Amino acid sequence: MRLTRYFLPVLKENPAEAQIVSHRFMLRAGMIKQQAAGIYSWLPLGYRVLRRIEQIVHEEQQRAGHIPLLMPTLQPADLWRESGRYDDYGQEMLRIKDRHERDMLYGPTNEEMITDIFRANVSSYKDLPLTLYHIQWKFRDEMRPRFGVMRGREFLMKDGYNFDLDRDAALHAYNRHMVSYLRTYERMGLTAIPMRAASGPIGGDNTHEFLVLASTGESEVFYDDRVTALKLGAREIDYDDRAQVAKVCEEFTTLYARTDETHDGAVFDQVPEAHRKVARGIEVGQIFYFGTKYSEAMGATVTTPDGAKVPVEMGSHGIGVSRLLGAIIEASHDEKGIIWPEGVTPFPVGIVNLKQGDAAADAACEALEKALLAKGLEPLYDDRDERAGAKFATMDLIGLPWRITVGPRGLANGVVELTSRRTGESEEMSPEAAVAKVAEIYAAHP
Ligand code: P5A
Repeated sequence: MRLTRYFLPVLKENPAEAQIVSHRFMLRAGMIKQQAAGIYSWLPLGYRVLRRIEQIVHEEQQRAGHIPLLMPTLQPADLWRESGRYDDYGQEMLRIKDRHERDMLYGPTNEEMITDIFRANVSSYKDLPLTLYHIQWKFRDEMRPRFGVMRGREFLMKDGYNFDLDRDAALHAYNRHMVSYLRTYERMGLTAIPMRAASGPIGGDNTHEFLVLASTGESEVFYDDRVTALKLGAREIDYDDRAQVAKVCEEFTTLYARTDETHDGAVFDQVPEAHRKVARGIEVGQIFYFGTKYSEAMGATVTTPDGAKVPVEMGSHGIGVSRLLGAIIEASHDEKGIIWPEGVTPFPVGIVNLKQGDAAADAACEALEKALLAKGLEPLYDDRDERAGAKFATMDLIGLPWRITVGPRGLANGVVELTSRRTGESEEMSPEAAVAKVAEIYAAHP
């Protein structure tokens, strides 16, 4: 992509309305535009990152055997009257009437609708286990939308729902979600810690939130800091192997890690003092096991192998897809701008032409662009007629992890410069070597 043909409305000044760094950088880097309190347009750069995050979520959900579908944003109120949540949900629910005066709502979550899909189509244990998920916009009329995409009113969520014959199978689904979420966040360059939490309006007694530590987080968290060193890494997971999946969950949930809702001072005091930490965190996901809460209320039953009819066991599992952009920036930035982890970056590499209009420099940039594209890596080529300083400032702000700088002086010696946004370190090498190095880096981040 050539910058002169792109739409990247960067701001020089710090927007006054942004109180936290991720919101400030998302506005300055031209990623989002607020349209109403807590409602945003996703401009091209922000949209690219959003799509990238969605893609990782899809890949990891499908790796765990979960099946994508798409439900609407608008829902009939009657479904929610069946579960009893229409009245319970209160002012957070955006209620709408259609032209026939029918009560509708903009979905804040989809437990009722998925239960309706299930009961209309499944009646036998033979069709279980089943986990369906979608990535769809939600609306919650939050009292205090703030911090940009972090607490929006309209926001993008991945929400998945498992259907199982018995409690053990449903708990396996819960564990499978926990492990797939750990992998999902790691691919985005995040450490997200599963913490025992409270279930709120979703219900059930078994729930974990995933928290990214950040001073600007809205949740207070209490944890044993050895939990932050745990990594799933590249280990092979067989998502059908209940014992293996349960063991991974045990590894990640044994050390003390709780949100303020479930914090227990007496238990926390048993953590060695040097490891006891109180901090703040951003909730980037939550998983719930709630058994038959919805299936019983809505008549979603299955026949068992011995012919009995029982309400299906369920859980629901959510990832804050749009919130993740904010969380990643909170976790990865410096004073100049964003530093995207390779897994989610909008473009893998930027090309900076130090002397636009110089025949050799222009030709070298174009050749680099072609060679990178041939490797499936679309660069963002800053081909504006601007000072080098302005081009560097834009690249630093938008945070591409790698930059190739091309100028007549280097080219006279056959070299360009490859710079890491994270470390600031630069290395001179031939254009071919720079392409090969960038390709090698991204081969490790499929
Ligand atoms: C689980 C999936 C649920 O709604 N039902 C379906 C369950 N869980 S949740 O914890 O309430 O939401 C899941 C994740 O969505 C993100 N989130 C938000 N993101 C941005 N703005 C908001 N106002 C907002 N509210 C929730 C969080 O990451 C949360 O973990």
